[in-house]
Amino acid sequence: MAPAWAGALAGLVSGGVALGIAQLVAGFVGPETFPVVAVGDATVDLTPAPVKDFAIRTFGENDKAVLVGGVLVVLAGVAALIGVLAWRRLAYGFAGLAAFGVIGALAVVTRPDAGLLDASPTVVGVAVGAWALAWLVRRAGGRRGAGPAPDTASASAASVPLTLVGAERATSAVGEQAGDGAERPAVMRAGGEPVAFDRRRLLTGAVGGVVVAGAAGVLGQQLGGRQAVDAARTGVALPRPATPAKPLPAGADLRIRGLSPFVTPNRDFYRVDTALVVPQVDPNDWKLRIHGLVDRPVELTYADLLKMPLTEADVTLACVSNEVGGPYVGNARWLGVRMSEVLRRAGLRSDADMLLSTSADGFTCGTPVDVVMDGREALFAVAMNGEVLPVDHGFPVRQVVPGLYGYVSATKWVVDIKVTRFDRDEAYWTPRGWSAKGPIKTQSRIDVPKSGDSLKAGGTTIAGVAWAQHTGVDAVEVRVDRGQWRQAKLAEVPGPDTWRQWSIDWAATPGEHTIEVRATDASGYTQTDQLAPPAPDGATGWHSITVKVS
Ligand SMILES: Nc1nc2c(c(=O)[nH]1)N[C@H]1C(S)=C(S)[C@@H](COP(=O)(O)O)O[C@H]1N2
Ligand SMILES: [Mo]
Repeated sequence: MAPAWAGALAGLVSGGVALGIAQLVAGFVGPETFPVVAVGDATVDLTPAPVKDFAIRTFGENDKAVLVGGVLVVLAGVAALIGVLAWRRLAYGFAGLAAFGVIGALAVVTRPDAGLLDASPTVVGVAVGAWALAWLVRRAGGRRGAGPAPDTASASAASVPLTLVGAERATSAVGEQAGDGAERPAVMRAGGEPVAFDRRRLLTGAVGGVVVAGAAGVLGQQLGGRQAVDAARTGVALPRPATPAKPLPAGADLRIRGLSPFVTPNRDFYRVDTALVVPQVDPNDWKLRIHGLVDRPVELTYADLLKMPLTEADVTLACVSNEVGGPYVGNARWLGVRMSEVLRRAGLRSDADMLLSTSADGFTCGTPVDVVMDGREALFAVAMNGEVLPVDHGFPVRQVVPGLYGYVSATKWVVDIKVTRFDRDEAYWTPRGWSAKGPIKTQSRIDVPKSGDSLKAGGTTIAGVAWAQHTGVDAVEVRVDRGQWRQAKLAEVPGPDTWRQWSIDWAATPGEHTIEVRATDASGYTQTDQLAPPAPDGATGWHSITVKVS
């Protein structure tokens, strides 16, 4: 016979698989539907008050952890027992698992406003756990149920290397079937009979089970964390701005087909970051710490931030990685607290020239102090286009600084600001070959027609956007086939911090044509035709497209 630990191990691993799968399903259905949590909560509800008081007195803030730990220890014991039973006869094991599933499912569905679907993590977990148990027991040669043994079992048992079978034989107890290839198939055919215990196959199977359980559990936890943060995000009530944005001028959006709308909807807003998995930051745990070259270090909670006067501002973000004509630029209405107001609370020392901001996932930006303090609407933003900041765009709080590329200013999920100096600190992208400072370069883009389009000869509209944040766009010119530059019509803008739509009519003649655009900003600077790649501090050159007219 196999040693008792074999059954216990099979039970523990299958129990782990059941929990891992349950955790994974709970990641979709809701973290509160994970049966261990539900059983723990039910235990709390059913615990007599004196015991509860004792637990709180004894374990203090750790009482939740002790409770969940207790549930897990009990679960482990029962799982081991189920495994031992299953080794004798699978049906016993299944019965034990089913009993467990019923307790778990009951605990879940009796929670306030729970639905039947909430039992799915338990049900799926127990089902997969039962499958894993049967698989492990069969794989390692426990006693099978009635009926003929599946051929696969004998086939795989026969493929065990002879050396190991030999080793197993040396340690096997008297009466156990010797695992010798010639004898096995005969034994396998006898349903309900014990077969040779194969330790290696049990252990490799157990390792496989642990890997599956762990991966499913981690994935489920990630998904569940996302759900918890989504729920917290939905619960945020945005205060009214103390300083609302001026209403958009009626002529800000030319409403031309194919032209980027003046306001980029959140779902279409470009996303650039280094995060493989988007940080899930619970606003209730969020803190912003400001320290370094300050008179008084400051720590703010999300509630503290929302209590400060909020400013609304229309600001166009741009990524330094954007090629000329590229898509990594977008315009939104942001709501947030002026960074300068928070920094003034901390009291900046006069030798400070850099704000090194860090996100929840460790990314950093280095932002010039003078830019943030010069009166422009640099914000700790909490909302985007009237919606609580989307998680992908930095919920709960991100920075927005008009005039600077995102990589030196727009820290999402920001949690820490070290007030420092450029000659002492470096932000994330600087040692990776990008300039320490990143003012946005004046740029323009043709949105319609698209390069490569085929057009009909006659009157057409060429249109696009141009930007020169915090300076403002004063003129946009277009030329066809290197002819005369012509002035485009400019849309209105609320201020210098957004992009500006432009359009121009063109009498298209048959043939292939090249269209170029260039902008002039309010400082009088006209975009250079000199082509530069994005690295190290932003691309330059004129956006140029070719179209076919017939
Ligand atoms: N935490 C964090 N914040 C970040 C980044 C990042 O990688 N991590 N990328 C920056 C860059 S390069 C840009 S262009 C902007 C993009 O902001 P968006 O994704 O909301 O459009 O975020 C900035 N903030
Ligand atoms: Mo960027």
